[in-house]
This record gives sequence, structure tokens and C-alpha cells, in this order.
Amino acid sequence: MNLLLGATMSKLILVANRLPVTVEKTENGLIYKQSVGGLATGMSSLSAKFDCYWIGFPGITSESVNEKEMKEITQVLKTKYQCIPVFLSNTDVSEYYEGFSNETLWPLFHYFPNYTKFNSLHWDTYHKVNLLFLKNVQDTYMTGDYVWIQDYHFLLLPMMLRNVEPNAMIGFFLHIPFPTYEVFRLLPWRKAILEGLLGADLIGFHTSSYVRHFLDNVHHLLGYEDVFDVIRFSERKVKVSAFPMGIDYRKFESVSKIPEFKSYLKELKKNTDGYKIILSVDRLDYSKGITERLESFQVFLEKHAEFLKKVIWIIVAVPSRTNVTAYGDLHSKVNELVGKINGRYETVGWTPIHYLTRSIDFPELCALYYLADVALVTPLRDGMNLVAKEYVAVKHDLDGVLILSEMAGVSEELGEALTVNPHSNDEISSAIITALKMPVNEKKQRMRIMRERLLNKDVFKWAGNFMEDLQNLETTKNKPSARFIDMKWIKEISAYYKKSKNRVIFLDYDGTLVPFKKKPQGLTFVPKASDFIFDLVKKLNVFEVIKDFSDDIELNDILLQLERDNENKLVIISGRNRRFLEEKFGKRKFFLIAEHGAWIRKPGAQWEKPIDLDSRWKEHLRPLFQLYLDRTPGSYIEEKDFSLVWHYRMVHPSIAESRMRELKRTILNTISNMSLKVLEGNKVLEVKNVEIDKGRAAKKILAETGSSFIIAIGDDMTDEDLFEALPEGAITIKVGNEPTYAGSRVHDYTEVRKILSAFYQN
Ligand code: ADQ
Repeated sequence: MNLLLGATMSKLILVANRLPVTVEKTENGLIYKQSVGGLATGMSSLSAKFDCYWIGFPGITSESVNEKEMKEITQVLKTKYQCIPVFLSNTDVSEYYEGFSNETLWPLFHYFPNYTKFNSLHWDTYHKVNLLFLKNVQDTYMTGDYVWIQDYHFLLLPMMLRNVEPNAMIGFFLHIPFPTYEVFRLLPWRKAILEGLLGADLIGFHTSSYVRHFLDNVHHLLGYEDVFDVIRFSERKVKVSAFPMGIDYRKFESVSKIPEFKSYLKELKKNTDGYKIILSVDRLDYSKGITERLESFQVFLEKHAEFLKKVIWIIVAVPSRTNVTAYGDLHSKVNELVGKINGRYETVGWTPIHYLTRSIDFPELCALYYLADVALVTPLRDGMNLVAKEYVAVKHDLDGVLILSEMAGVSEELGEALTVNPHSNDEISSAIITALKMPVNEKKQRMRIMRERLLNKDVFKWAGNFMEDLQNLETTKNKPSARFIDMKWIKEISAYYKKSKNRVIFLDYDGTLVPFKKKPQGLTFVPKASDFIFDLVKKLNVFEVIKDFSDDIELNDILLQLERDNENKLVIISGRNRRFLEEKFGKRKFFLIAEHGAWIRKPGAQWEKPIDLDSRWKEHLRPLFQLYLDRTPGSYIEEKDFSLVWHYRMVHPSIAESRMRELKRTILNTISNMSLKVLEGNKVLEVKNVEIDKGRAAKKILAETGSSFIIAIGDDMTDEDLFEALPEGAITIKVGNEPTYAGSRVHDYTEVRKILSAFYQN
């Protein structure tokens, strides 16, 4: 079906479990109710750039409507709302939605394995419903369209679509957490789910932790490594990124202009005058930590009698997924606890907890946010949690305190909130006290910082950024992947070389000109533990010691021949330190680039720093490296001028990868606000200033020398910066078969030597 004849804008097909319009059957006929949820709001901003179609369940099952009504609904939704309804049966709703989505994926992804059901019938229906949605996407899709799939209901759909539309641009966003390997691996269908997701070109999560969890799972379960968060999966690249979802900030901020808001506020103020107000707003869900919060409130009342009759806690908890057993149980448990606490502390004229079990409309919700002195948001796990953001937006220039669970995705963004462990009654109770006693200036200051952050990252930016990234990926997507070279290629390139003048030749050293040297070189910081290892290594003589460059007649000859040609500028571009490169090549006519671009040396000149770099950060990270060194036999640390490197080639394979990943995670958490990057190399993990990269250094040399022929060869991840930075027309060659930006590849250093010798041989 072609829905887009004659249209000029690109089409965007959104797939979500629910349509932004719900259809109800009443005595007076069919009625259509539009929702104003976060997702629908974010998507609305995309309609200026895309012709948006939405595919989802309309809220009415196939059994509740006859064929005529189904046709009518389909027609109205399509023409009036650009929506395509997928009619699920009662069994689908019970097994795909309530079953696999909400009794398997939801609890497991929120770290509740004890609530998780592993039911293969539900899995089959989940698979079937994903196929049903696929059919609807196929009916709507035309070449060139974008497809954006939302959430845990469709983890299989990206690959299903990829199989039938190999060139489609597919995005996927998960609104809930992605769990760590130890939790995700419990799922019997774990591999199918990861492979399902890898059908997308871009996979988005709310936080960088979820990105890391996902990449870890792909690595452990499917064996694919990522390069800068890009996974190469059967000849395709899949990018994985964090897109923290925002809210319609301006709408919440400017709510005071709405008349209904004013009247709600007036009424609320009248009824709560003289009390400090604490507020919680949630869907009634066990992941939101409502019972734990009630227990904490009880501790607070017990410990702080001075607040009796002075504080009111308003809980607005709208029931959801009522057909799922765990939710029914929760409903009774919360009722019981509220009754118990109120029963114990209530006096004539004062009820400590006001519990509303209904959904409230926007002006009333905002009036509550506005009134609340404290927002108590303590989910046990939450993908993001928009309530926290909404509170900050409404309280923008007022004093208020946000108490926030560290287990909510939003806590990565709102560090100025009072963060608590939602399982600790004592922490929550003390945070309430701190909030109630916090000086006005401090409250305002914390709010101001959070407000500024949220203002710039609203839901429109979220949707726009995701789509922009998806579109950017499209430009690189159809580039053919690097192929191994053959003799014909070598002949063509060397003919081109011979015809050219002013050539620049960038050559990485280890792994490119010589095989990897296993014995560490140039260490300036080797703490005690590794001294011991080196001694042992020497005694056992277990390492293959590769000949030095000076003894390597073949390489020496190749480089000499190239150096003799006055049209050539040879650049040795390496991660090695200055001393090493100077010892090897200091007397030659080569340009040298050391420490991945931190230092440049023109032939015969002094070393220069292309940019001013600060290396004080090493003081902070050294103890962490030391800790991992002590814990990991066989590892050692190398310190360069502007980087710290953890080598783990000699670590026992059973722990090497997991220890490296653990260290990487810890480093990433530690450096989140420093200008540093972490690189995984060949059995090394390196931290360095973000500004250092081989690409920048190469560009600096090219700017001075000019060039009409450029070739770059390298095997390391850091050579990817070089390949990316070089101008179009440059010949780029990757050594090895890892994913690369290079145009071609060779198997090892012997083939590199073959190419270089072909340049001067007849
Ligand atoms: P939810 O679990 O629904 O969403 P949350 O983000 O807190 O969680 O709330 C979504 C919206 O529901 C908010 O806009 C809030 O105002 C509204 N809401 C909640 N309770 C309400 C009530 N009683 N009355 C009226 N409105 C109420 C899932 C994930 C989250 C993620 C969102 C968006 O579980 O972690 O933040 O998707 O990706």
C-alpha cells in the first residue's frame, strides 16, 4: 500500500504498542480519544520534517468490533490521524502484552527475576504479534522511508523488518532499563532478542549505563565487540547511543497561565494551608517502590514526632496493568499500608497520607507539583522517570526539593537532587528531614541548575536528535565495507603511486610494520606487582622477542627506498612514546607522531605539542589503575605523557576480558565530566585526553606539506581516527579484520611490506 503518493517529505513510520489515539465503543457509537503522552508530544515535533505515520494497537480488540466497525476505525484513524491500527485479539493482549511484555520482559529488565514468568506459549505469541506488526509496516513502507520502533514490546521487529527490507533505515528506542548480563542471561530467549534488536541501524537507550549493559550482553552472548559503540553485525553497522528522554519543558513551565490550574491551586492551598506537602506521582507499579516508600515514611513519622500534624504526603498512583497478578497484589498491599499508617497516626483534622488512585489531568497534576515542598520519587528501578523532570519544570523559580532514587535513569542527569537508595528506609527518612529543613537559598540554587539542564534537553530535542543520528548514519550506511586487497589492487595502486608527486605516507608501527611485540616497552611507571611479573617472565623466557627494527633488514630496506624518493614524506604515526620513536627513527628523514598524536616531530627538529594538554587527571586515575593491577595478576600499567594504559595481554584468558570491561566501566563512571576518552586496543585499555587523536595530528602535517597522494596503513583502533580524518581520495588500509573506516584491508604486516615494496619495484 502506498500512503505517500505525491508527497515530498521523507516518510517516518513510528511503531509503538499503543496508538496516540484510543478507540472506545459506546452506546452512541465509536469514539476517538487522543493522548498527550510524552512520546506523542515528542513525535509531534517531527511532523515538520517528516510525513509521520503511526502503527499501533488502538485499544480495542478484534473481538469487540465487527468487520464494518473495523473498516470504519481503520479509515478514520488513517485519514484523520495518520494512524494505522493493528487489531489484537484478546489472546494476543493476554499473552503478548500482559504475558511476555509485562510478566517477562518488564520485571526482568527492572531487576525483579522473582516476578518474571518464563512461559514459552507467551513467547510464541510475542513472536507472532511482532510478525503481525511487521506485516503492517511492510504494507506502509516504501524505499527511502524511516522506521522508528518503540520499546520492549517489539524487540524482534527490527530484524524481522531487516530480513525483508535490507536497506531500510531502522531506529529502535527502549524506554525501560537494559539490564546487566547477569540478569539478562536468565532469559531463555536472550540470543533471539539481541539478534532481533541488531536488525536496527540505531539503538537508543535513556542512559549510557544501559548502552554499556547492552554492549556487554552482545559481547558475552553473541561474541561481537563494539568499536566506539558501533557493532559490526553480518556486514552491517549498528550504532548504540544514549538519548535521555526529556519533557515538554515549556508547557510545564508556563502552566500558571492556564485558568484551571489557578482554580485547582486555590482549592488545594485552602485545604492544605499550614502544612508542608510531600508529593509522589506514579503509575501503580512494583518497580516504582511505593510500598518501600510507605515503610520509609512510617520510619520518618516514628523518628520525628516533631513533624506530626505538620506534614501531609499526597500520593497519586494511577492503577495500571490491572489484569497482571503482581499489580493486583500491589494494589491491596499499598491500600493496606496506607490504612495502617493513617490508622496509627491520624488525628481529628490531620491525615498524614492522602492517597489518590486515579489519573489526574494536566492542570491538576501541575497544581500539585507547584504546591509540593518536596517531591518523593523513589523507584526501585526506572528507565528514566519523567515525573522528576516535570516537578523541576513546574517549580522552576520556586523553592522545592527533589528526593530521587539513584536507581532511576533520570538520576544520571539530576545530580543536584537528594539521591537515595530506594531500599533504605533510613536514607529516605533522613532525606525527607534534610529536604524539610533545607535553607531556601540552597533549594533555589539546586532547582536552578537542574532547570537549566532540562530546558536544553526537552522531548523535542530528544526526538530530533534521534532522527538526526539515524539520518546521519544513512550517509555512511551504503558504503561498501573494506575488502582484502589482491595482486591486481597492488598493481593499480603502485601504478598510481608512481605517477604521483608530493606523496604523504602514514604508517603505524606495531602490528603494521612489525608484528606485535609482546614484551612491554618504554614503561615509565611500573609498580611493584608488575616488577615481580617481569622478573618471572624473564626467567621463564616465555615471550617471543621480535627482532629490533635495526636488525630487520627487510623493513630497513623498504623504508630506506621510500625515504630516498624526494617526493615522499614518510610519517611514522604510533601510540609509542617519544623516546621509543626517537631511538628507532630519530636519525631518519621521517615525520614522527608519538602517543597517538600528542607529540609531533618534523624531520630533524624538536618535538612539538600540537595542542596544550593537561595531564593532571592522571593523579585521579592512578590509584584506580593500581587497584586493578593489584587485583589482576599478569597486568601492568604503562604511563605516557598524556595517557595511562592498562595492559592485559599476560592476564589469564578466563578473567582478562571481564576484568578489562569492569575497569572500563569504572573508569567511564569516574571520568564522565572530564575531557578524557577510553580506548580498547589490542589487549590494552588506554585513557587519554579527548583532544588527542591521530587524525588531528595527521591533518596538521598535511596542512603544512600539502599532498597529491596520501596513503595510511594501521591496525589499531586509534588508526580509525586517522582513516576518518583523511580527505577523500586518500588510500586507507586496515591491517586485520576488525570493523574499520578504511577503504581496504590486509591480513598482516607481511602484506603491508608487500604493498610498500611494490611502490619502488619495477
Ligand atoms: P512510566 O513507567 O509510565 O514510563 P514515568 O516516566 O514516570 O513512568 O511517567 C510517565 C508519565 O505518566 C509522566 O508524564 C507522568 O506525569 C504521568 N503520570 C504518572 N502517574 C500519573 C498519575 N497518577 N496521574 C497522571 N499522570 C501520571 C516509561 C518508563 C519510564 C520512562 C518513560 C518515558 O517506565 O522510566 O521515563 O516510559 O520513556
